[in-house]
This record gives sequence, C-alpha cells and structure tokens, in this order.
Amino acid sequence: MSSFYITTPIYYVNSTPHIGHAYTTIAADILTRHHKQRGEATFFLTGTDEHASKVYRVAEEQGLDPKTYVDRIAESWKELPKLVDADYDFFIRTTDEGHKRFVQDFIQRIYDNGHIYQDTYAGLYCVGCEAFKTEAELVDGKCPEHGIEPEWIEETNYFFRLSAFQEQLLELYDARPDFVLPRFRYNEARSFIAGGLQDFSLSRAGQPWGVPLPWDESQVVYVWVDALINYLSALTYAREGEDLRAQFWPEARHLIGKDILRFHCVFWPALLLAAGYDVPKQLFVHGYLQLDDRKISKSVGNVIDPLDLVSVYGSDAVRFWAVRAVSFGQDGNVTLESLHDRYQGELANDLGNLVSRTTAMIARYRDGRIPPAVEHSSLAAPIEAVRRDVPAQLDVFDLTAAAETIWTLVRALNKHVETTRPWDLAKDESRAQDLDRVLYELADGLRIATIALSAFLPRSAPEILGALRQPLDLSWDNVAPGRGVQAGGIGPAAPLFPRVDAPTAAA
Ligand code: ME8
Repeated sequence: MSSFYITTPIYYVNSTPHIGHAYTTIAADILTRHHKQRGEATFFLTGTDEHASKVYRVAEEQGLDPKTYVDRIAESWKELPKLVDADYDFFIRTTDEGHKRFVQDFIQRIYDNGHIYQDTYAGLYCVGCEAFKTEAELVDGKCPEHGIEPEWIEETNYFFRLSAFQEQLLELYDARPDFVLPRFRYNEARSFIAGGLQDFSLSRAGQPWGVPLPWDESQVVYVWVDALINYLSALTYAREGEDLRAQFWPEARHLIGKDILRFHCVFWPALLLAAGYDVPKQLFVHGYLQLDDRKISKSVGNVIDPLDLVSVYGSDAVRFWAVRAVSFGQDGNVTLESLHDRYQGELANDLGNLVSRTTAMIARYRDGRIPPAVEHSSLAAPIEAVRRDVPAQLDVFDLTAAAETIWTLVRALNKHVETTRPWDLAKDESRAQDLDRVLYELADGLRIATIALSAFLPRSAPEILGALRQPLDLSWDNVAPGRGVQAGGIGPAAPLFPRVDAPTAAA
C-alpha cells in the first residue's frame, strides 16, 4: 500500500488563526481525503510553532508565563482544522515533550557529524520573520513582509554549516526536478542555492524560551530549526509505541506558503542531510490570499476570520471557494462577494439544483426508484475526464484544476437535463425507455461527481449520496460509470445550500 504523508506549516501562536492559515489547512485536507479514496495509507500533520520570540513577548505583554499563554491559545488553533472539517491525524505542538526530546537528538546528530561551530554574529533580526535580514532585504529600513524595523542583535551562537551543503543541494535539485512545485518556485529555490549559501545561527543566547541545546544549556535552539524538525519528530510519538517514520519518512509532502520557501526548500533539506536523514519527497509552495493586492496578514491588519465565513456559508462553501477563488499556487485577490457568488452560482444553483431536480424527477416519474443501468452513458466523456484527470491534477497539487474538471461534469449534467427535457419525455408513454435512460444517467453521473467532490465537500457529499440512496463508499474505484445502485425510496431532496442573503453578512 502506498503512503501519503502531508503537512501544513505549524502556525505561530502569537495571535489567532485567520483565513490564510485555514487556506493551507483546507488544501492539505482535500489532498489527504483524495489519497485516502485511492486506498493509500495517509497521515496528515498540522500544529503550532510555540517557541518563537514573538510568542514569548506576547505572553510577557499579557503578564503570563509563556507556557500558560501557549496552552491557552493552542486551543483556538486546534479549533481551526475542526472549523473547516480538516481531519488531521496529529496536532503537534512544539512544546510537546516528545518533540523537544527529538529536537535535541536531531541537533546532537548534526553536532556529532561536525556541522556545527561557535561564532559571534551581529545583525538585524526581524522578530516577525524570526530571521536575520540583510540591509538589501529591507525596504526603507523595514522588513517588507512585516512592516517593522528589525532589531540589532549581537550574540555568540552555534552556527550551522549550511554553506557546506550547497553542492549536495544542487545535486538534489538537479536529480529531482519535481522536488519543489510549482516549477517557478523550484527555480526560485534553486537559484537561491546557486547564488551561494551562508551559514546561519542555529541557537539563540539569552532567551529562556525554547529547547535547550543538549551540549550547552545556556542556549536554546533557533525557533526555525526547532519548528522544521516537527515534520519528523511527530512521527516518533504521534502514536504511542509506534515509530511512524518507517512508514511515512521520507514520503513527506510539505505544503507551505511562499513566505517560508527558503526555510523549507533550502534549510530543511540541508539540516536533514546533516543529521543523516533522507530529504522529503516533495514541497508545494502556494501563493498568498490577498485583499486589495495586499497579503492577508495580522501585521497588515486585514484579516478575515474563518469562523465568520463558516458560520454564514458553512465549511464546505469556504473550502470550495478557497480552491476556486485563486488558482492554487498563484497569489490572488479574494473578496467576500466572490465567496457569495460562488456559493449562490455554483453550490446552490449548479450542484444544489441538480440534486433537487434529479431526486424530484426520480420521485415523480419513477416512484423514487433509479431505473436500470445503461450501457453507454451520454456523459461518458466528462466522467472519464474526472476519473483520469482529477488524480493526475491532484498529484501535482493542482486543486483548482481538479475542482474545475469535476465542475465540468456537474455542468454537463445540468445541460443534459435541459437538452433531454425529462418533463416532456414523461408526457409521452412511448418514450418511457428514453426517460429511464436519462434518469439513470443523471443519478449515476451525480453519484460520480459527488464521490469525486467528497474530498472538497466532505459534509455535502454524504448528504447527496444519501439523497440518491447510494452506499457511502467513497473509494475512487467507484468513480466509473454504471456502478450506481438501482436504489428505491428516493424523495425530493431538501435544499443543500440554503439561500444566504447578502455577501456583507460575513463582513
Ligand atoms: O511561518 N495566504 O507560521 P505562520 C495564504 N511558524 N497562506 C497564508 C496567508 C495568506 N495570506 N497567511 C498565512 C510560520 N498563510 C512558521 C512556520 S513551519 C515549520 C513553521 C499560511 O503562522 C501559509 O501556509 O506565519 C504560510 O506559509 C503560513 O500560513 C505561515 O504561518
């Protein structure tokens, strides 16, 4: 059985989640559900990054000791996946004992392998990025990502010999052209490596919050190193008494936003090589959700709370909109109007009405029983496209294209209703067979579209299958024509996506 291990970034807990965080979590969940449908053993990891200086500072500002603070706020981060129906397998917190132990072991290995040395460093540190910045990276003296002035830091630290890994990383990139997707991100990472790599400080002195270095407890592990290791540490303690590394490493696919490309595409593989581990299978770097061309972020102050959207439109609609509003991988502007329009136009009208019409016609014209299967469905082409293309598109993380492939089938089904006009066929007894055929094609086509959509719409899909009295077997093998069960007892389905009045409802 093949294995599929996917991760989201572990999010900083210096504030609460916004729609940008939900975005990555939703994408990871859709991919996991889809791979599960293909019969693969899946593992979906998400969690929180708790040892950042900025987390420590927020705790201080609130007059709390950091552990009390992170324990409290971690709860609202655990709500995020639940809110969007992301069915993760493990929620890692970097303050977990199992994680801290593993981090120490991991960097001890790098130390023992001779890739760490002591040096003094002075430079500008952006607490937003939790990284040192060069003058060239600043705009008007500020970090362009966070709009804040970096602080001058001068410390004697332990350094990781990243520069020594340049050749090995280039070889890796050359040998594996799909190591990083999309291609333009691969190129970005590769040219960063080719441009020369600087050693970086792997520890911080004088900061009490973090994982102590095993060989010098006066320093803590640099938060980014601590955080990256989560992808491996989780596998060692997520399931008591089991080491999931045997099954899931190096099968990992890391899903990240473009803000953290270098850490993941350059630092992380180098750290793994230094510690004697295999590098992950693949990284996918997506773009930013923006409002008026500005990244949605806490520091810009233009956040959208996913809770507001889910409470009005439901989690399926938010998930669907997330993959359809912006081509996955690119940056894109999102608006509440676009969510409203997709909800109304695509979910309520295209899909919701199709379910209502199909079930109502089967109820009225055939006493609630799906007619016998037909040999060659008129919808064979769009069905075959779903069966063949959706897995291929999701293999390259093209969630937007996969959703569009399925929607082409949904639209074809609606068109089939309009062109065959079952209500006219029903008036003519001599056309009973034609009506049987159309009703079967609609029910079976809708069943197929629903199974394919179940990764995107995990709440609605079982409802649709239920309305069609079909078994709740989401296996991808069932995405094939003619497998519909000739079920009876079908009545007109209740509306799946009830009317929502104004897009401002969630503002
Ligand atoms: O960087 N559009 O955590 P973080 C799309 N702790 N995605 C967005 C987004 C937006 N506007 N805003 C946030 C960290 N994201 C580190 C990660 S991993 C070892 C450590 C998503 O809380 C996107 O996935 O700043 C981005 O990479 C991530 O949230 C950053 O989350």
